[in-house]
Amino acid sequence: MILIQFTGLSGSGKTTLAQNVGHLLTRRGFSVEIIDGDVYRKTLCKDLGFSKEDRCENVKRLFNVGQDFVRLKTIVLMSVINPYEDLRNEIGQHEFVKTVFLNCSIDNLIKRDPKGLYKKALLPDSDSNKINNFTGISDVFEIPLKADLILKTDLESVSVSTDKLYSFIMENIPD
Ligand code: GGZ
Repeated sequence: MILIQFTGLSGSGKTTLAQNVGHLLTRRGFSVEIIDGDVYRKTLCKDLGFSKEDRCENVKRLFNVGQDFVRLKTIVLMSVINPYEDLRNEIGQHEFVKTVFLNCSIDNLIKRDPKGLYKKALLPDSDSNKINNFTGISDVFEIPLKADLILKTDLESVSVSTDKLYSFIMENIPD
């Protein structure tokens, strides 16, 4: 089966696209599992923070979960920021893995900011509500150099990105 490892900043559309494509694939009769970083950080990964070590551990644990689903002939949509090139490439070496980069400018994300997280990340250090180590603001996001698909989620509509991702998955499902 196939496992899509998303990579992209908070708010770039990972969860929305995973859900939309998940519905389309389910309707076509496929078994689909969405592994969302934000969700698993409340359960399996609740001991982890946002240091480099913890983010890598987070992605590795979720990939392990994903592999179990792939063995069960399920399409896996791994929806995480996944900010490090080395780890993405390591995971991407598996034949069943495709890397999808949701590329959205930081200016656009700051403008959209549906959860108010960028606003909190941009607060002065003295403010107790400030979020530290926020990806794209005060923590690194390494631009993927080997993505199999790039979706410019600030330039195209949700339905265009959804269609592109859906077609990409259908083309890459092994027989
Ligand atoms: C980045 C953060 C942070 C920091 C909390 N940096 O868009 P969201 O809100 O709902 O999803 C993000 C989620 C990031 O978890 P991941 O497991 O995807 O990250 S990683 O792959 O880097 O391990 C965001 C929220 O948690 N969040 N603090 N400091 N995102």
